[in-house]
Amino acid sequence: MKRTLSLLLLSALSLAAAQKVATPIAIGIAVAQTSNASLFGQEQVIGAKLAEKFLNARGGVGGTPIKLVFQDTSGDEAGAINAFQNLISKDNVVGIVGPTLSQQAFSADPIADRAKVPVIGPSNTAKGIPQIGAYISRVSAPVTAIAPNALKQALKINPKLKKVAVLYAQNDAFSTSETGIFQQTAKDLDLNIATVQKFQTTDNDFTTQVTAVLGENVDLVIISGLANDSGNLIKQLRQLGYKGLIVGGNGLNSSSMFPICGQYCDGVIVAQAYSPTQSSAANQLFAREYKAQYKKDPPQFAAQAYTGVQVFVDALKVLDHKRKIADWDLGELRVALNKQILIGKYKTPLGELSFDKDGDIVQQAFYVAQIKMKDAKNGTFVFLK
Ligand code: MET
Repeated sequence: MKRTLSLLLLSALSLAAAQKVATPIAIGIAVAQTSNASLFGQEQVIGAKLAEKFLNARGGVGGTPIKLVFQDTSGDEAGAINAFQNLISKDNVVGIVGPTLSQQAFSADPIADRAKVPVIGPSNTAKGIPQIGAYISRVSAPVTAIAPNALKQALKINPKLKKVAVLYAQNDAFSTSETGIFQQTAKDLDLNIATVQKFQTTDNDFTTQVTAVLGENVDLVIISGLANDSGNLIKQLRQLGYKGLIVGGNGLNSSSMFPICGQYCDGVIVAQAYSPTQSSAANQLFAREYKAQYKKDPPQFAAQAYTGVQVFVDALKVLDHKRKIADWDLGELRVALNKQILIGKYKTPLGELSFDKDGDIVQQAFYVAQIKMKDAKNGTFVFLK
């Protein structure tokens, strides 16, 4: 009797678990559409939507369209967890592109990993993200690959650089990870770190930190933070008289920062994982399509989000050749999709890419740009040689 009952229970459970993949094929986008992280999230939404539009126009997945399902993560861990849970259990997505911040990824990714739902990080650059689990990969090259390039470029501009100040947001996982790489690279390049100053991503007043920096007479300032805090920090550094070079990390890689630091953004050096001039056919198409719609070059966060969606679509196409996606069981598809993502090679706006055994991006080229302001609100990232 007991046995029959448990057998019944088991088959009821597996019945509940068996679920065909719905069409159009739902891909989850869990990025920060609100909060201070929305300065990056808004660019990601644009990139993902462009991918949906153009990949569907080119046939989607073997004739079946994809449909992006957006869940706003806001800027904190709770928001990301909530968005992931909704996408996994209510929206029944095949996989997720997100979240925006590494700080959020460390909390939300384990949920998807346990549910065996593939996640592609579109902008998480902290060390350790792909190592969260077998279902976590990323198309955003890590701080270890990006940050050193900006410092080398600063030395190219001013080979006499010697004394540097380092500032970072201590309440953000990516910023603490990035500053570690900046500080190590500075030492490797024989630069002398005169002071290390901490702040919070929620800070607006940086008088204490700026005073400490000015007291050291440094000729380079290195900043790791998010857009709002870093923008205000730069503004106050300049207003209080700092004249030297500034290197900013990934959090300063968005034109959304321009209205915050205004004319004071001018000259800030930021390393890039994407260049609008990258010569691949995939990028030329993407850049042209972006420019036609937004009248400017695509930013890195949009290109990476586009790439995240494209990787899902390309991997789904391979599986669709084996068996039409609509005939798969959702759980089985998620597992097979994750495997396919990791073994594939992709021709994307970031260039040709693949993944290493952990799910970290293997990318060919990186760049460095310098901010050039036209007026108090508008500017561009000028790519340096
Ligand atoms: N790279 C950041 C992170 O990993 C997100 C975008 S820039 C602040 O958290």
